[in-house]
Amino acid sequence: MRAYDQILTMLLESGSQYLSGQIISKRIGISRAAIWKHVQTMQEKGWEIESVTRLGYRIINANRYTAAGITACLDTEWMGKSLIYLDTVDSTNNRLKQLAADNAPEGTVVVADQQTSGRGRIGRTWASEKGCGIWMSVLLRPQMAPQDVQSLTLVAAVAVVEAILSCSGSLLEGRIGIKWPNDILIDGKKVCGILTEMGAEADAVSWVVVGMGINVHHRQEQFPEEIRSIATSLAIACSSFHWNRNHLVSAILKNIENFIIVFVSSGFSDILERWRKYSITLGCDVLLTGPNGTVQVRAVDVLPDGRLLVEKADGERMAVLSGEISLRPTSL
Ligand code: BT5
Repeated sequence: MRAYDQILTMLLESGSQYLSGQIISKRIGISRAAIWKHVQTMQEKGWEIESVTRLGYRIINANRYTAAGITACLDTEWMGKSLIYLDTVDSTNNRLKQLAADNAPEGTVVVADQQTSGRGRIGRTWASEKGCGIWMSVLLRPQMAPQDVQSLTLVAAVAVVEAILSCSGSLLEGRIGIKWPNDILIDGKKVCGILTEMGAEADAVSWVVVGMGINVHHRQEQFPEEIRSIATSLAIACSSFHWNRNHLVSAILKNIENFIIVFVSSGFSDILERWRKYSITLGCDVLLTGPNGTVQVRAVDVLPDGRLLVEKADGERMAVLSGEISLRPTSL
């Protein structure tokens, strides 16, 4: 790590405590004059750093959403070790797909503070307001068949739900849930969407980009009119809680890394079990909309490849790969 990054990490880790120039100098092996130069560069880059004689340095705005802020909280082996933070980008999925094609390693992450062309599935738009959310994509290179890749959407959904729950304590327990295949809802409104894309050759997956959009700081009026009644944010759902995007991103990355390790060593059953626990649609009568129209079905289970097992009114069962479900008010 460069001296600049080492100092910044030390300052972020020391939180509200002052860190003396002497300690930094000893740890990194550079002069106090050199430290001061790096501190000035940090200030030019937007870090508010207090410098007090005999006490040392302290970052005032440590919660600022940046690569360094995320890295300071990150406790992973490989996930997010290569992390690209952008103030603005068309779509983090687009950028990471380019990097994947250029042989970026598994675990590479792209995070942006704003997306100008955030994407949902099948050409839909994902509203990605500046300063409000987590717009992030993660690169995986799993050894799995292309038809099983949707299971990684389930992995990401559980990783996001558990990160949100771990950051918010009991505030959201029982209010947050997963709607197959890629939505996370709080109090029935969408707080997160997941877009999984892949590149494959013959029968082998070469890369998978899992994009996650999470509404964090939005007030209701900050959503575009057309989604205002169906969208929510963590801040709207828990107004008393101070949400920190650096913590959330690092918690999500940690969870994804753990799940991939579990997945490789012992398969998908543990993650599926967790997914079932958070599902808000299993066992319910739903309307399923796919390329061939809308049918009434009961959502029975989710399969290890990510497909939804449904039962029609005549008892026939089928596994569905893609589509949209909405809860029906009456039973079949
Ligand atoms: C999704 O698609 O829900 C996947 C969204 C993935 C977004 C992430 S952000 C990082 C990465 N980079 C990208 O470019 N994309 C990924 P879908 O199931 O098709 O839902 C899209 C629909 O959700 C839209 O048609 C709207 O109705 C609604 N929507 C759009 N923006 C929203 C928002 N911010 N919050 C809640 N709902 C939204």
